[in-house]
Amino acid sequence: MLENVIAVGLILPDLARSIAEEHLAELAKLIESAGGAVVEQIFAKRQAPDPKTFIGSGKAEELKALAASKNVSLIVFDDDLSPAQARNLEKIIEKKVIDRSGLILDIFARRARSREARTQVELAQLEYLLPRLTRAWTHLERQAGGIGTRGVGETQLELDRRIIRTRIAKLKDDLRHIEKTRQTQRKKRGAAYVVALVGYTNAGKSTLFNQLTKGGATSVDKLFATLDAKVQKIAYDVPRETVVIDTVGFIRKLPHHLVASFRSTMEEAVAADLVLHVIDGSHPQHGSQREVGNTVLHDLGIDSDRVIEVYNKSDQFGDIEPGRRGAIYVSALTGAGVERLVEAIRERELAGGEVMHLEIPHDQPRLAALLHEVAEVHEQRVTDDATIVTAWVPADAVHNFAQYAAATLLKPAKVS
Ligand SMILES: Nc1nc2c(ncn2[C@@H]2O[C@H](COP(=O)(O)OP(=O)(O)OP(=O)(O)O)[C@@H](O)[C@H]2O)c(=O)[nH]1
Ligand SMILES: [Mg+2]
Repeated sequence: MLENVIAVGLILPDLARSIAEEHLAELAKLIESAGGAVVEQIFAKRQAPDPKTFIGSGKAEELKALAASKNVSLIVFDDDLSPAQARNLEKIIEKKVIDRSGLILDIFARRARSREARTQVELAQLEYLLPRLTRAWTHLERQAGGIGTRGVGETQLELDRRIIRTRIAKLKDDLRHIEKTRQTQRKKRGAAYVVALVGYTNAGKSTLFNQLTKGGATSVDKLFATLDAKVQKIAYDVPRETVVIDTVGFIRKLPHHLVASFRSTMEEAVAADLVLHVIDGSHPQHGSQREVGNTVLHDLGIDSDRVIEVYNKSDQFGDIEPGRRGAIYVSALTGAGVERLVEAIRERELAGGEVMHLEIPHDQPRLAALLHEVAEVHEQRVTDDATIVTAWVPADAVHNFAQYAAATLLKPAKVS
């Protein structure tokens, strides 16, 4: 059975009601993605957050009555609560209280499958838990009761902290090993051209990944469907050997522990030749979602000239959206615009080199060796006096072979 949940948002003077509503709608979607059913969305209007209870004790009492009447077992706050605020609220409402970060961590923990993702999530969870451990302490105190319990509680707390710190150190160590393995895999992938799909959660990255690779990545209407970077060859004819990478989505106010621990997954995007920033053009908040994406890309050190913005779900917004310079409009669902996107990838690849049609005489073994070292050979045929090759040659090596070029592929092939 689904857990009944109340979602709570705070409206401060500088926040428009409509934006607060969008934020709470996103929170509701997160709650559903975690397996909860939102029975009520509540706003608290205040000049400033209350230091003790965040929404004020009067509002908290209201929540208590509402939770009791609607058979609610969990209250989720859209903003981050201090450990003390969460504790105070639980005392008043007598239901479990978590904040947005706690909820996102929970979703990540449910979704994590690979060893890397599980390690990353556990690390983030423990880092989140550490300052909140006092809750365990009050729990112990209550259990033991009577004289001397404080001492026992403290000792227990110290012990818990030490165990957690040791575990954190171990997980960090594991992640370093996993990262090394990943680097080796990346090297094995060799010189292939890498296109990474990044963007806000639910933007349609996995759906577009499936279009580009004719593959089977999971795409569902849930937030954070994808946690592991997935790699597959592109299914289109492009100048270079090309792989596409699907990555974990971003969200507004992603808990910083998660950002830190998922950094190694995002390194896949950092190492990419081309980053496709996928934006759900049909979403009312697509402007601010785009900003969230840009901030993450900037933090990862990804320069904008390596990025193409892809406005997805064009089947939902038609041509209303004014064209942004260099942006491409697609529908990953229907496939509309995907050819244009592939054309853009093609152009980027050709900007870094040329597809050459070469005839390398057999008395030039060094040149043939060089070709295999720096170029990507598509086709090769040996005749009595030469090797006839079609290859993508990086721009800085083209001059070595120019003399033997029969034709570039973009011109009509020379008839001999
Ligand atoms: N109408 C429409 N829906 C789309 C389009 N592309 C994706 N969707 C839907 O949007 C939802 C999210 O798609 P995903 O591909 O899972 O999104 P994602 O970016 O991989 O999401 P995360 O992995 O959660 O970060 C799914 O329900 C898709 O069917 C599109 O072009 N048009
Ligand atoms: Mg996905």
